[in-house]
Amino acid sequence: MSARQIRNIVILTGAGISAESGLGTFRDRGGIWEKFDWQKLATPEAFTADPESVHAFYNARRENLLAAQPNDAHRALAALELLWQAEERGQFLLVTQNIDDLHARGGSNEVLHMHGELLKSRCNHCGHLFEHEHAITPNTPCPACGRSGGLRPHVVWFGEMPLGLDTIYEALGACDLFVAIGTSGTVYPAAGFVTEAKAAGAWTVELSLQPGEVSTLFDERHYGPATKLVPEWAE
Ligand code: BV8
Repeated sequence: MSARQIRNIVILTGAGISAESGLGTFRDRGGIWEKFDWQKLATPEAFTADPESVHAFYNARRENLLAAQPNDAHRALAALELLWQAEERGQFLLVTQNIDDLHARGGSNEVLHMHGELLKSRCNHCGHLFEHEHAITPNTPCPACGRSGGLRPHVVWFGEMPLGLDTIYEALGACDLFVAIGTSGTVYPAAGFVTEAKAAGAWTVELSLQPGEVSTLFDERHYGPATKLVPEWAE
């Protein structure tokens, strides 16, 4: 990382940082949205129309996640966070669009999951939010209120409000460095974060396998696999 006087960092990750851990990306060749129709599986309307199929889609991805391991890119970000906190250099916010838990398993202490978490579900009847590894179906009773038919993945679908936006925009407004890792810059509001960071005067960096849709907005761009790029950049 360049020696510029950097105090406050915001990092945004996307599916590309977990690609080398074996979890699919969405818009690459053979990606998840090539195989599955997000309009039938990742919207509230889809869940209302066919909860069985939506639960099955997330149950399968949860199975894959349980077999996956964090990679060197996750670990490099965890080490950077530790350094930033130990030396009290400034703020460090890791925001991920991913719903996997590989940042946490890779050692990151604080991860803001703006699109929710695959290993959590919540009850539409009583609001109970809980962690689980097992599959959920429309008949699975809520562990708190006991009623069935109300459980949904704790995931932000298209058309739903992302989580933690106040925290994110506050950090973007005060950051000196914004780094987007392994994201295609397709989905908003995440794809607009680089613009917010630039407005705050931050240096902006894109680390990905190939240019994303908002690449031209970044001050610095490096392309290659995250497990190579991120450790090199973070040191
Ligand atoms: C919102 C969770 C209002 C689910 C996801 C019409 C109706 C309603 C909304 C909209 C609309 N039109 C537009 C919108 C907005 C919409 C949107 O942006 N749509 C897009 C398609 C145009 N956004 C929303 O609906 C959001 N909510 O707008 O609410 C609002 C807005 C602002 C303020 C208040 C309210 C909610 C979006 C969240 C949807 N949920 N995920 C699930 O996972 O099943 S989004 C989905 O795409 C993914 O989950 C992921 O989180 C997200 C972004 O994808 P990426 O992570 O970038 O992955 P992708 O495959 O695209 O790219 C991978 C990249 O990695 C590539 O660049 C590749 O080169 C690189 N790569 C690959 N391998 C490697 C690598 N890099 C490094 N190393 C490697 N080895």
